[in-house]
Amino acid sequence: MDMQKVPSREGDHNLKDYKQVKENFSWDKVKENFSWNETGKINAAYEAIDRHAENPEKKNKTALLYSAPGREEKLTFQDLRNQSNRFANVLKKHDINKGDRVFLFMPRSPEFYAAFFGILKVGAIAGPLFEAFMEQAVRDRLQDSEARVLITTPDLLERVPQDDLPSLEKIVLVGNGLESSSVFVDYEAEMKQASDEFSIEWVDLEDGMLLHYTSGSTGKPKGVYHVHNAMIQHYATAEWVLDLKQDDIYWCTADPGWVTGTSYGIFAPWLHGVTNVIRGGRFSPEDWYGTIQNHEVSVWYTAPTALRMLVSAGAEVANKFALSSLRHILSVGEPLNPEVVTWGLKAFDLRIHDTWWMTETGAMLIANIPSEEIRPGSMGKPVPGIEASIVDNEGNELPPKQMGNLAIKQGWPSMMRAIWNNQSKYESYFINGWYVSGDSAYKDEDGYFWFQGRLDDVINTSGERVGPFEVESKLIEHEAIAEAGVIGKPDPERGEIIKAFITLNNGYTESEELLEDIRKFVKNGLSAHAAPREIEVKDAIPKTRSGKIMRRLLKSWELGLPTGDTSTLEE
Ligand code: 6R9
Repeated sequence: MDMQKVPSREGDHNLKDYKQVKENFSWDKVKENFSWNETGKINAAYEAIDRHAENPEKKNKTALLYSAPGREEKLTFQDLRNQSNRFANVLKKHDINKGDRVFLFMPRSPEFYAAFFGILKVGAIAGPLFEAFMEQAVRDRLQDSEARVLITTPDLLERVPQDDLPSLEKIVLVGNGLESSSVFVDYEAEMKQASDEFSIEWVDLEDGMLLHYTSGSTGKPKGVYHVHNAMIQHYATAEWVLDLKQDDIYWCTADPGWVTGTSYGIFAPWLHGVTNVIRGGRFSPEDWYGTIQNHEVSVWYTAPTALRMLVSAGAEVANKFALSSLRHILSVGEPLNPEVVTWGLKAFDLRIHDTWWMTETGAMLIANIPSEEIRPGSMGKPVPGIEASIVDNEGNELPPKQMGNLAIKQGWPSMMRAIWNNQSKYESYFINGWYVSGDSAYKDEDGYFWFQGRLDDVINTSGERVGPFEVESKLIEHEAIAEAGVIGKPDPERGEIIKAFITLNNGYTESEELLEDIRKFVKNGLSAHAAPREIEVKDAIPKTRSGKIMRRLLKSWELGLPTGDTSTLEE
Protein backbone atom coordinates (compact mmCIF):
# COMPACT_ATOMS: atom_id res chain seq x y z
CA MET A 1 0.00 0.00 0.00
CA ASP A 2 1.31 3.45 -0.89
CA MET A 3 1.30 5.10 2.51
CA GLN A 4 1.26 8.53 0.94
CA LYS A 5 -2.29 7.96 -0.25
CA VAL A 6 -5.12 5.75 0.91
CA PRO A 7 -7.84 5.74 -1.72
CA SER A 8 -11.50 6.18 -0.87
CA ARG A 9 -13.46 2.99 -0.38
CA GLU A 10 -16.80 4.63 -0.99
CA GLY A 11 -18.40 4.16 -4.37
CA ASP A 12 -18.30 6.73 -7.10
CA HIS A 13 -21.84 7.69 -6.28
CA ASN A 14 -20.99 9.21 -2.94
CA LEU A 15 -18.14 11.14 -4.51
CA LYS A 16 -20.51 12.68 -7.05
CA ASP A 17 -22.93 13.67 -4.29
CA TYR A 18 -20.20 15.37 -2.40
CA LYS A 19 -19.01 17.23 -5.48
CA GLN A 20 -22.52 18.52 -5.93
CA VAL A 21 -22.72 19.63 -2.33
CA LYS A 22 -19.52 21.57 -2.84
CA GLU A 23 -20.53 23.16 -6.10
CA ASN A 24 -23.99 24.36 -5.06
CA PHE A 25 -23.05 25.12 -1.53
CA SER A 26 -24.69 27.70 0.72
CA TRP A 27 -25.22 27.69 4.46
CA ASP A 28 -28.73 29.03 3.87
CA LYS A 29 -29.60 25.81 2.10
CA VAL A 30 -28.53 23.81 5.16
CA LYS A 31 -30.89 25.94 7.25
CA GLU A 32 -33.81 24.61 5.22
CA ASN A 33 -33.45 21.32 7.07
CA PHE A 34 -34.68 22.92 10.26
CA SER A 35 -38.18 23.62 11.40
CA TRP A 36 -38.78 27.20 12.34
CA ASN A 37 -41.33 28.10 14.93
CA GLU A 38 -44.24 30.26 13.85
CA THR A 39 -42.55 33.06 15.76
CA GLY A 40 -39.79 32.85 13.13
CA LYS A 41 -37.44 31.69 15.84
CA ILE A 42 -35.72 28.45 16.67
CA ASN A 43 -34.18 26.44 19.52
CA ALA A 44 -31.40 23.85 19.17
CA ALA A 45 -32.96 21.65 21.86
CA TYR A 46 -36.15 21.44 19.84
CA GLU A 47 -34.22 20.57 16.68
CA ALA A 48 -32.17 17.89 18.41
CA ILE A 49 -34.90 16.25 20.49
CA ASP A 50 -38.51 17.44 20.28
CA ARG A 51 -38.67 17.44 16.51
CA HIS A 52 -38.02 13.68 16.52
CA ALA A 53 -40.30 13.11 19.52
CA GLU A 54 -43.14 14.68 17.50
CA ASN A 55 -42.48 12.39 14.57
CA PRO A 56 -44.56 9.18 15.03
CA GLU A 57 -41.89 7.15 13.26
CA LYS A 58 -39.09 8.42 15.43
CA LYS A 59 -40.48 9.10 18.87
CA ASN A 60 -39.83 5.59 20.17
CA LYS A 61 -36.42 5.27 18.56
CA THR A 62 -33.52 4.98 21.03
CA ALA A 63 -31.85 8.38 21.26
CA LEU A 64 -29.48 7.72 24.14
CA LEU A 65 -27.83 4.36 24.64
CA TYR A 66 -26.19 4.84 28.01
CA SER A 67 -23.81 2.53 29.79
CA ALA A 68 -21.37 2.92 32.63
CA PRO A 69 -19.99 0.40 35.10
CA GLY A 70 -23.09 -0.66 37.04
CA ARG A 71 -25.70 1.20 35.01
CA GLU A 72 -27.33 0.69 31.62
CA GLU A 73 -30.21 2.70 30.25
CA LYS A 74 -31.98 3.47 27.01
CA LEU A 75 -33.88 6.70 26.45
CA THR A 76 -36.06 7.33 23.43
CA PHE A 77 -36.47 10.75 21.85
CA GLN A 78 -39.83 10.91 23.62
CA ASP A 79 -38.12 10.17 26.98
CA LEU A 80 -35.50 12.82 26.42
CA ARG A 81 -38.14 15.33 25.40
CA ASN A 82 -40.14 14.71 28.57
CA GLN A 83 -37.15 14.65 30.89
CA SER A 84 -35.72 17.86 29.49
CA ASN A 85 -39.15 19.51 29.68
CA ARG A 86 -39.29 18.60 33.34
CA PHE A 87 -35.89 20.06 33.96
CA ALA A 88 -36.82 23.22 32.09
CA ASN A 89 -39.81 23.53 34.42
CA VAL A 90 -37.53 23.10 37.44
CA LEU A 91 -35.31 25.91 36.17
CA LYS A 92 -38.30 28.14 35.48
CA LYS A 93 -39.61 27.55 38.97
CA HIS A 94 -36.32 28.98 40.23
CA ASP A 95 -36.65 31.92 37.88
CA ILE A 96 -33.91 30.96 35.43
CA ASN A 97 -34.39 32.70 32.13
CA LYS A 98 -32.97 33.44 28.73
CA GLY A 99 -29.28 34.35 28.80
CA ASP A 100 -28.61 33.08 32.35
CA ARG A 101 -25.60 30.82 32.76
CA VAL A 102 -26.26 27.34 34.10
CA PHE A 103 -23.28 25.06 34.66
CA LEU A 104 -23.04 21.28 34.75
CA PHE A 105 -20.39 19.64 36.91
CA MET A 106 -21.16 15.94 36.96
CA PRO A 107 -20.36 12.65 35.24
CA ARG A 108 -21.91 11.70 31.93
CA SER A 109 -25.34 10.27 32.73
CA PRO A 110 -28.91 10.43 31.40
CA GLU A 111 -29.54 13.20 33.95
CA PHE A 112 -26.75 15.24 32.43
CA TYR A 113 -28.37 15.20 28.99
CA ALA A 114 -31.87 15.89 30.30
CA ALA A 115 -30.52 18.87 32.23
CA PHE A 116 -28.47 20.07 29.27
CA PHE A 117 -31.51 20.31 27.00
CA GLY A 118 -33.62 21.71 29.83
CA ILE A 119 -31.14 24.57 30.05
CA LEU A 120 -31.42 25.30 26.32
CA LYS A 121 -35.20 25.05 26.44
CA VAL A 122 -35.46 27.99 28.86
CA GLY A 123 -33.08 29.91 26.58
CA ALA A 124 -30.24 29.80 29.11
CA ILE A 125 -26.57 29.18 28.31
CA ALA A 126 -25.08 25.80 29.26
CA GLY A 127 -21.56 25.55 30.70
CA PRO A 128 -20.34 21.95 30.90
CA LEU A 129 -17.34 21.22 33.17
CA PHE A 130 -15.16 18.12 33.39
CA GLU A 131 -16.18 16.16 36.48
CA ALA A 132 -12.51 15.80 37.42
CA PHE A 133 -12.02 19.54 37.94
CA MET A 134 -10.69 20.59 41.31
CA GLU A 135 -11.81 23.57 43.34
CA GLN A 136 -9.71 26.25 41.64
CA ALA A 137 -10.86 25.21 38.17
CA VAL A 138 -14.51 25.29 39.25
CA ARG A 139 -14.05 28.65 40.96
CA ASP A 140 -12.41 30.31 37.92
CA ARG A 141 -15.17 29.24 35.57
CA LEU A 142 -18.18 29.95 37.77
CA GLN A 143 -16.80 33.33 38.79
CA ASP A 144 -15.96 34.47 35.28
CA SER A 145 -19.32 33.37 33.84
CA GLU A 146 -21.32 34.59 36.85
CA ALA A 147 -23.31 31.38 36.74
CA ARG A 148 -26.64 31.46 38.59
CA VAL A 149 -27.13 27.70 38.82
CA LEU A 150 -24.81 24.71 39.13
CA ILE A 151 -25.95 21.14 38.62
CA THR A 152 -23.70 18.67 40.39
CA THR A 153 -23.62 15.56 42.58
CA PRO A 154 -23.17 15.27 46.37
CA ASP A 155 -19.72 13.69 45.76
CA LEU A 156 -18.46 16.68 43.83
CA LEU A 157 -19.93 19.31 46.11
CA GLU A 158 -16.78 19.62 48.21
CA ARG A 159 -15.00 21.04 45.18
CA VAL A 160 -17.53 23.86 44.80
CA PRO A 161 -16.27 26.90 46.72
CA GLN A 162 -19.73 28.21 47.51
CA ASP A 163 -18.51 31.12 49.62
CA ASP A 164 -16.51 32.57 46.71
CA LEU A 165 -19.39 32.53 44.25
CA PRO A 166 -21.67 35.51 44.87
CA SER A 167 -23.63 34.99 41.63
CA LEU A 168 -24.45 31.36 42.35
CA GLU A 169 -28.00 31.15 43.68
CA LYS A 170 -28.92 27.48 43.33
CA ILE A 171 -27.13 24.17 43.41
CA VAL A 172 -29.08 21.29 41.95
CA LEU A 173 -27.96 17.98 43.46
CA VAL A 174 -28.37 14.83 41.40
CA GLY A 175 -28.42 11.57 43.38
CA ASN A 176 -29.47 10.90 46.96
CA GLY A 177 -29.17 14.57 47.71
CA LEU A 178 -29.71 16.72 50.70
CA GLU A 179 -33.15 18.07 51.39
CA SER A 180 -34.01 21.09 49.31
CA SER A 181 -33.17 24.37 51.00
CA SER A 182 -32.81 27.98 49.96
CA VAL A 183 -29.67 26.97 48.04
CA PHE A 184 -29.97 23.26 47.35
CA VAL A 185 -32.44 21.81 44.91
CA ASP A 186 -33.10 18.07 45.10
CA TYR A 187 -33.08 16.91 41.49
CA GLU A 188 -35.17 13.74 41.97
CA ALA A 189 -37.83 15.40 44.10
CA GLU A 190 -38.31 18.39 41.83
CA MET A 191 -38.22 16.37 38.63
CA LYS A 192 -40.95 14.15 40.04
CA GLN A 193 -43.18 17.14 40.70
CA ALA A 194 -42.49 18.91 37.43
CA SER A 195 -44.70 18.64 34.37
CA ASP A 196 -43.75 16.83 31.16
CA GLU A 197 -45.01 19.79 29.17
CA PHE A 198 -43.03 22.94 28.68
CA SER A 199 -43.35 25.80 26.30
CA ILE A 200 -39.92 26.27 24.75
CA GLU A 201 -38.27 29.68 24.73
CA TRP A 202 -37.88 30.41 21.03
CA VAL A 203 -34.66 32.28 20.35
CA ASP A 204 -32.74 33.90 17.53
CA LEU A 205 -29.93 32.02 15.84
CA GLU A 206 -27.55 34.56 17.36
CA ASP A 207 -28.72 33.94 20.94
CA GLY A 208 -26.33 32.24 23.38
CA MET A 209 -26.25 28.48 23.79
CA LEU A 210 -22.94 27.32 25.21
CA LEU A 211 -19.95 28.52 27.16
CA HIS A 212 -16.89 26.26 26.88
CA TYR A 213 -13.87 27.20 28.93
CA THR A 214 -10.54 26.37 27.37
CA SER A 215 -7.00 26.89 28.61
CA GLY A 216 -4.46 28.93 26.71
CA SER A 217 -0.73 28.82 27.32
CA THR A 218 -0.91 31.64 29.85
CA GLY A 219 -3.46 33.27 32.10
CA LYS A 220 -6.85 32.07 33.25
CA PRO A 221 -9.04 29.82 31.13
CA LYS A 222 -11.17 31.72 28.63
CA GLY A 223 -14.90 31.33 28.09
CA VAL A 224 -15.62 30.55 24.45
CA TYR A 225 -19.17 31.66 23.70
CA HIS A 226 -21.32 29.85 21.11
CA VAL A 227 -24.80 30.61 19.79
CA HIS A 228 -27.65 28.45 18.43
CA ASN A 229 -26.46 29.15 14.89
CA ALA A 230 -23.66 26.62 15.45
CA MET A 231 -26.10 23.76 14.92
CA ILE A 232 -26.21 24.49 11.20
CA GLN A 233 -22.62 23.38 10.91
CA HIS A 234 -23.05 20.49 13.34
CA TYR A 235 -25.86 19.26 11.14
CA ALA A 236 -23.95 19.64 7.88
CA THR A 237 -20.66 18.10 9.01
CA ALA A 238 -22.53 15.18 10.60
CA GLU A 239 -23.75 14.40 7.12
CA TRP A 240 -20.60 14.96 5.07
CA VAL A 241 -17.87 13.98 7.48
CA LEU A 242 -19.42 11.65 10.08
CA ASP A 243 -21.44 10.23 7.18
CA LEU A 244 -24.35 9.52 9.57
CA LYS A 245 -27.24 7.44 8.24
CA GLN A 246 -30.56 6.76 9.97
CA ASP A 247 -29.70 3.24 11.14
CA ASP A 248 -26.25 4.05 12.43
CA ILE A 249 -25.20 3.50 16.03
CA TYR A 250 -22.88 6.40 16.68
CA TRP A 251 -20.35 6.78 19.46
CA CYS A 252 -18.30 9.87 20.24
CA THR A 253 -15.92 9.12 23.11
CA ALA A 254 -15.46 12.76 24.16
CA ASP A 255 -16.66 14.13 27.50
CA PRO A 256 -19.07 17.07 27.18
CA GLY A 257 -16.59 19.14 29.22
CA TRP A 258 -14.68 19.28 25.92
CA VAL A 259 -16.28 20.92 22.87
CA THR A 260 -16.12 17.63 20.95
CA GLY A 261 -18.46 16.14 23.55
CA THR A 262 -21.12 18.76 22.85
CA SER A 263 -20.78 19.58 19.12
CA TYR A 264 -20.32 15.92 18.16
CA GLY A 265 -21.38 14.09 21.33
CA ILE A 266 -24.77 15.85 21.43
CA PHE A 267 -25.77 17.98 18.47
CA ALA A 268 -24.39 16.19 15.41
CA PRO A 269 -26.07 12.83 16.04
CA TRP A 270 -29.29 14.09 17.56
CA LEU A 271 -29.96 16.80 15.01
CA HIS A 272 -30.14 13.85 12.60
CA GLY A 273 -32.19 11.70 14.98
CA VAL A 274 -29.45 9.05 15.16
CA THR A 275 -28.92 6.67 18.11
CA ASN A 276 -26.11 8.02 20.26
CA VAL A 277 -23.97 5.88 22.57
CA ILE A 278 -22.80 7.52 25.77
CA ARG A 279 -20.28 5.61 27.79
CA GLY A 280 -19.42 6.77 31.31
CA GLY A 281 -16.50 5.77 33.49
CA ARG A 282 -12.83 5.49 32.68
CA PHE A 283 -11.51 3.96 29.53
CA SER A 284 -9.20 1.08 28.82
CA PRO A 285 -8.63 -0.80 25.54
CA GLU A 286 -11.02 -3.53 26.77
CA ASP A 287 -13.62 -0.91 27.50
CA TRP A 288 -13.34 0.80 24.11
CA TYR A 289 -13.53 -2.46 22.19
CA GLY A 290 -16.22 -3.79 24.52
CA THR A 291 -18.42 -0.75 23.97
CA ILE A 292 -18.11 -1.05 20.19
CA GLN A 293 -18.94 -4.74 20.35
CA ASN A 294 -21.80 -4.58 22.85
CA HIS A 295 -23.62 -1.68 21.25
CA GLU A 296 -22.69 -2.61 17.68
CA VAL A 297 -21.26 0.83 17.09
CA SER A 298 -21.03 1.66 13.38
CA VAL A 299 -19.60 5.19 13.38
CA TRP A 300 -16.91 6.01 15.92
CA TYR A 301 -15.48 9.47 16.60
CA THR A 302 -12.48 9.33 18.90
CA ALA A 303 -9.03 10.81 19.52
CA PRO A 304 -5.41 9.89 18.74
CA THR A 305 -4.64 9.28 22.41
CA ALA A 306 -7.28 6.51 22.52
CA LEU A 307 -6.12 5.04 19.24
CA ARG A 308 -2.49 5.04 20.36
CA MET A 309 -3.51 3.13 23.47
CA LEU A 310 -5.21 0.54 21.29
CA VAL A 311 -2.11 0.23 19.11
CA SER A 312 0.01 -0.27 22.17
CA ALA A 313 -2.37 -2.86 23.68
CA GLY A 314 -1.69 -5.05 20.63
CA ALA A 315 -3.70 -7.38 18.45
CA GLU A 316 -4.31 -9.92 21.24
CA VAL A 317 -6.71 -7.54 22.93
CA ALA A 318 -8.46 -6.56 19.69
CA ASN A 319 -8.89 -10.19 18.69
CA LYS A 320 -11.01 -10.89 21.76
CA PHE A 321 -13.80 -8.66 20.43
CA ALA A 322 -16.17 -8.69 17.48
CA LEU A 323 -15.76 -5.32 15.83
CA SER A 324 -17.36 -5.90 12.48
CA SER A 325 -20.21 -3.44 13.15
CA LEU A 326 -17.74 -0.56 12.62
CA ARG A 327 -17.89 1.08 9.22
CA HIS A 328 -16.46 4.57 9.75
CA ILE A 329 -13.83 5.89 12.18
CA LEU A 330 -12.80 9.49 12.82
CA SER A 331 -10.32 11.28 15.03
CA VAL A 332 -9.82 14.76 16.46
CA GLY A 333 -7.89 16.72 19.03
CA GLU A 334 -4.27 16.02 18.19
CA PRO A 335 -2.35 15.15 15.09
CA LEU A 336 -3.16 11.63 13.94
CA ASN A 337 0.13 9.79 13.52
CA PRO A 338 0.54 8.04 10.13
CA GLU A 339 1.53 4.94 12.10
CA VAL A 340 -1.96 4.88 13.60
CA VAL A 341 -3.62 5.18 10.19
CA THR A 342 -1.58 2.21 8.94
CA TRP A 343 -2.51 0.24 12.03
CA GLY A 344 -6.22 1.09 11.49
CA LEU A 345 -6.09 -0.37 7.99
CA LYS A 346 -4.77 -3.61 9.44
CA ALA A 347 -6.74 -3.79 12.68
CA PHE A 348 -10.18 -2.73 11.39
CA ASP A 349 -9.70 -2.86 7.65
CA LEU A 350 -10.93 0.73 7.80
CA ARG A 351 -9.44 4.14 7.19
CA ILE A 352 -9.24 6.50 10.16
CA HIS A 353 -10.43 9.96 9.14
CA ASP A 354 -8.70 12.88 10.79
CA THR A 355 -10.66 16.09 11.43
CA TRP A 356 -9.33 19.47 12.53
CA TRP A 357 -11.12 22.19 14.45
CA MET A 358 -11.04 24.05 17.79
CA THR A 359 -13.21 25.02 20.73
CA GLU A 360 -13.31 28.48 19.17
CA THR A 361 -14.43 27.25 15.74
CA GLY A 362 -17.33 25.23 17.19
CA ALA A 363 -17.32 22.57 14.48
CA MET A 364 -15.09 20.81 11.97
CA LEU A 365 -13.36 23.02 9.42
CA ILE A 366 -10.80 20.70 7.84
CA ALA A 367 -11.48 17.00 7.48
CA ASN A 368 -11.05 13.79 5.56
CA ILE A 369 -14.33 12.69 4.06
CA PRO A 370 -15.32 9.16 3.07
CA SER A 371 -15.33 9.77 -0.67
CA GLU A 372 -11.87 11.25 -1.01
CA GLU A 373 -8.38 9.88 -0.71
CA ILE A 374 -6.56 10.17 2.62
CA ARG A 375 -2.95 11.22 2.92
CA PRO A 376 -1.79 9.83 6.27
CA GLY A 377 -0.39 12.60 8.41
CA SER A 378 -2.61 15.23 6.75
CA MET A 379 -5.72 16.67 8.40
CA GLY A 380 -7.53 16.68 5.07
CA LYS A 381 -9.15 19.55 3.20
CA PRO A 382 -11.59 22.31 4.17
CA VAL A 383 -15.22 21.21 4.32
CA PRO A 384 -17.76 22.95 2.04
CA GLY A 385 -18.38 26.55 3.03
CA ILE A 386 -14.93 26.92 4.60
CA GLU A 387 -12.00 28.77 3.12
CA ALA A 388 -8.72 27.86 4.80
CA SER A 389 -5.25 29.12 4.05
CA ILE A 390 -1.74 29.54 5.36
CA VAL A 391 -0.91 33.16 6.14
CA ASP A 392 2.08 35.09 7.41
CA ASN A 393 1.94 37.23 10.54
CA GLU A 394 0.39 40.12 8.60
CA GLY A 395 -2.38 37.96 7.19
CA ASN A 396 -0.96 37.59 3.67
CA GLU A 397 -1.54 34.21 2.04
CA LEU A 398 1.50 31.99 1.51
CA PRO A 399 2.06 29.59 -1.41
CA PRO A 400 1.75 25.80 -1.11
CA LYS A 401 4.45 23.97 0.84
CA GLN A 402 5.29 27.02 2.93
CA MET A 403 4.78 26.71 6.67
CA GLY A 404 2.82 29.49 8.38
CA ASN A 405 -0.28 30.27 10.41
CA LEU A 406 -3.28 28.10 9.70
CA ALA A 407 -6.10 30.59 9.13
CA ILE A 408 -9.77 30.54 8.17
CA LYS A 409 -11.72 33.24 6.29
CA GLN A 410 -14.18 34.76 8.76
CA GLY A 411 -17.87 33.96 8.60
CA TRP A 412 -18.96 30.37 9.29
CA PRO A 413 -22.02 29.43 11.36
CA SER A 414 -20.39 27.70 14.33
CA MET A 415 -17.74 30.35 14.95
CA MET A 416 -17.51 31.61 18.56
CA ARG A 417 -19.21 34.96 18.99
CA ALA A 418 -17.17 36.17 21.95
CA ILE A 419 -14.65 35.37 24.61
CA TRP A 420 -16.73 35.91 27.72
CA ASN A 421 -15.85 39.20 29.41
CA ASN A 422 -12.79 39.64 27.23
CA GLN A 423 -13.33 41.57 24.03
CA SER A 424 -9.65 42.29 23.41
CA LYS A 425 -8.77 38.59 23.62
CA TYR A 426 -11.53 37.90 21.11
CA GLU A 427 -10.24 40.55 18.72
CA SER A 428 -6.70 39.23 18.96
CA TYR A 429 -7.70 36.15 16.95
CA PHE A 430 -8.28 38.13 13.76
CA ILE A 431 -5.92 39.59 11.20
CA ASN A 432 -6.96 41.02 7.87
CA GLY A 433 -10.28 39.11 7.68
CA TRP A 434 -8.71 35.83 8.77
CA TYR A 435 -9.30 33.89 11.98
CA VAL A 436 -5.77 32.86 12.96
CA SER A 437 -5.75 29.52 14.75
CA GLY A 438 -2.40 29.53 16.57
CA ASP A 439 -1.50 26.30 14.76
CA SER A 440 1.27 26.15 12.22
CA ALA A 441 0.71 24.11 9.10
CA TYR A 442 1.30 24.01 5.39
CA LYS A 443 -0.86 23.17 2.42
CA ASP A 444 0.24 20.84 -0.37
CA GLU A 445 -0.40 21.43 -4.07
CA ASP A 446 -3.63 19.44 -3.97
CA GLY A 447 -5.08 21.42 -1.08
CA TYR A 448 -4.42 18.95 1.75
CA PHE A 449 -3.41 20.62 5.03
CA TRP A 450 -0.51 19.29 7.12
CA PHE A 451 -0.32 20.18 10.80
CA GLN A 452 3.09 21.14 12.19
CA GLY A 453 2.45 22.11 15.79
CA ARG A 454 0.99 24.78 17.99
CA LEU A 455 2.95 27.90 17.16
CA ASP A 456 4.19 28.05 20.71
CA ASP A 457 5.43 24.41 20.48
CA VAL A 458 7.50 24.69 17.32
CA ILE A 459 11.16 23.97 18.01
CA ASN A 460 14.02 25.90 16.49
CA THR A 461 17.18 23.85 16.66
CA SER A 462 20.31 25.21 14.97
CA GLY A 463 18.05 27.31 12.76
CA GLU A 464 15.91 24.36 11.67
CA ARG A 465 12.24 24.50 12.52
CA VAL A 466 11.05 21.18 13.81
CA GLY A 467 7.44 20.35 14.59
CA PRO A 468 7.26 18.24 17.74
CA PHE A 469 4.55 16.15 16.13
CA GLU A 470 6.76 14.64 13.44
CA VAL A 471 9.37 13.63 16.01
CA GLU A 472 6.69 12.14 18.28
CA SER A 473 5.21 10.23 15.36
CA LYS A 474 8.57 8.74 14.50
CA LEU A 475 9.28 7.90 18.15
CA ILE A 476 6.10 5.89 18.57
CA GLU A 477 6.97 3.84 15.52
CA HIS A 478 9.78 2.40 17.63
CA GLU A 479 8.69 -0.93 19.09
CA ALA A 480 9.63 0.02 22.65
CA ILE A 481 7.70 3.28 22.79
CA ALA A 482 4.06 3.71 23.78
CA GLU A 483 3.79 7.50 23.92
CA ALA A 484 6.03 10.47 23.38
CA GLY A 485 6.03 14.19 24.10
CA VAL A 486 8.70 16.38 22.52
CA ILE A 487 9.85 19.88 23.45
CA GLY A 488 12.59 22.34 22.60
CA LYS A 489 15.01 22.85 25.50
CA PRO A 490 17.06 26.06 25.44
CA ASP A 491 20.65 25.43 24.52
CA PRO A 492 23.42 28.03 24.30
CA GLU A 493 24.84 26.54 21.12
CA ARG A 494 21.87 25.42 19.12
CA GLY A 495 19.18 27.77 20.31
CA GLU A 496 17.14 24.78 21.32
CA ILE A 497 17.78 21.06 21.44
CA ILE A 498 15.13 18.43 21.09
CA LYS A 499 14.18 16.67 24.26
CA ALA A 500 11.81 13.70 24.21
CA PHE A 501 9.78 12.33 27.07
CA ILE A 502 8.62 8.78 26.43
CA THR A 503 6.70 5.95 28.04
CA LEU A 504 7.74 2.38 27.30
CA ASN A 505 5.60 -0.53 26.19
CA ASN A 506 5.26 -3.51 28.52
CA GLY A 507 8.32 -5.72 28.45
CA TYR A 508 10.84 -2.92 27.87
CA THR A 509 13.14 -1.38 30.45
CA GLU A 510 15.26 1.70 30.22
CA SER A 511 18.91 1.22 29.27
CA GLU A 512 21.63 3.24 27.56
CA GLU A 513 21.49 0.89 24.57
CA LEU A 514 17.77 1.31 24.20
CA LEU A 515 17.96 5.11 24.31
CA GLU A 516 20.79 5.08 21.80
CA ASP A 517 18.78 2.79 19.57
CA ILE A 518 15.82 5.17 19.76
CA ARG A 519 18.02 8.13 18.87
CA LYS A 520 19.39 6.28 15.83
CA PHE A 521 15.90 5.24 14.85
CA VAL A 522 14.72 8.86 14.65
CA LYS A 523 17.92 9.98 12.97
CA ASN A 524 17.64 7.35 10.27
CA GLY A 525 13.92 7.72 9.90
CA LEU A 526 13.63 11.52 9.96
CA SER A 527 16.87 13.45 10.01
CA ALA A 528 19.85 14.11 12.20
CA HIS A 529 18.58 17.47 13.40
CA ALA A 530 15.23 15.96 14.42
CA ALA A 531 16.78 13.27 16.61
CA PRO A 532 16.29 14.00 20.31
CA ARG A 533 19.54 14.78 22.09
CA GLU A 534 17.91 14.03 25.39
CA ILE A 535 15.42 11.30 26.14
CA GLU A 536 13.72 10.86 29.48
CA VAL A 537 11.62 7.82 30.33
CA LYS A 538 8.44 8.61 32.28
CA ASP A 539 5.55 6.60 33.73
CA ALA A 540 3.08 8.83 31.93
CA ILE A 541 3.03 11.77 29.56
CA PRO A 542 0.98 14.71 30.87
CA LYS A 543 -2.15 15.18 28.80
CA THR A 544 -5.27 17.27 28.88
CA ARG A 545 -8.61 15.61 29.45
CA SER A 546 -9.15 15.81 25.72
CA GLY A 547 -5.97 13.83 25.13
CA LYS A 548 -3.61 16.60 24.10
CA ILE A 549 0.01 16.20 25.07
CA MET A 550 0.78 19.15 27.37
CA ARG A 551 4.13 20.14 25.88
CA ARG A 552 3.89 23.45 27.69
CA LEU A 553 3.85 21.57 31.01
CA LEU A 554 6.75 19.31 30.01
CA LYS A 555 8.66 22.45 29.22
CA SER A 556 7.84 24.15 32.51
CA TRP A 557 8.90 21.05 34.40
CA GLU A 558 12.10 20.87 32.42
CA LEU A 559 12.94 24.50 33.07
CA GLY A 560 11.63 24.64 36.61
CA LEU A 561 9.13 27.36 35.67
CA PRO A 562 5.67 27.95 37.12
CA THR A 563 3.24 25.54 35.50
CA GLY A 564 0.44 28.02 34.82
CA ASP A 565 -3.14 26.85 34.48
CA THR A 566 -3.23 23.05 34.78
CA SER A 567 -6.93 22.65 35.42
CA THR A 568 -7.41 20.51 32.33
CA LEU A 569 -4.57 18.12 33.16
CA GLU A 570 -5.58 14.46 33.22
CA GLU A 571 -4.28 12.96 36.46
C1 6R9 B 1 -11.71 20.08 18.76
C2 6R9 B 1 -10.52 20.45 19.58
C3 6R9 B 1 -7.78 22.77 19.38
C4 6R9 B 1 -6.34 22.46 19.04
C5 6R9 B 1 -5.95 22.90 17.66
C6 6R9 B 1 -4.79 21.95 17.37
C7 6R9 B 1 -5.22 20.67 18.04
C8 6R9 B 1 -7.24 19.54 17.01
C9 6R9 B 1 -6.30 18.39 15.43
C10 6R9 B 1 -5.31 19.12 16.11
C11 6R9 B 1 -3.70 18.28 14.71
C12 6R9 B 1 -5.90 17.56 14.33
N1 6R9 B 1 -5.93 19.80 17.09
N2 6R9 B 1 -7.49 18.67 16.01
N3 6R9 B 1 -4.02 19.06 15.75
N4 6R9 B 1 -4.59 17.55 14.02
N5 6R9 B 1 -6.79 16.83 13.64
O1 6R9 B 1 -9.57 19.70 19.66
O2 6R9 B 1 -10.57 21.66 20.21
O3 6R9 B 1 -9.52 21.38 22.49
O4 6R9 B 1 -9.92 23.66 21.47
O5 6R9 B 1 -8.11 22.16 20.61
O6 6R9 B 1 -6.13 21.05 19.06
O7 6R9 B 1 -3.63 22.42 17.98
O8 6R9 B 1 -5.59 24.26 17.65
P1 6R9 B 1 -9.55 22.24 21.27
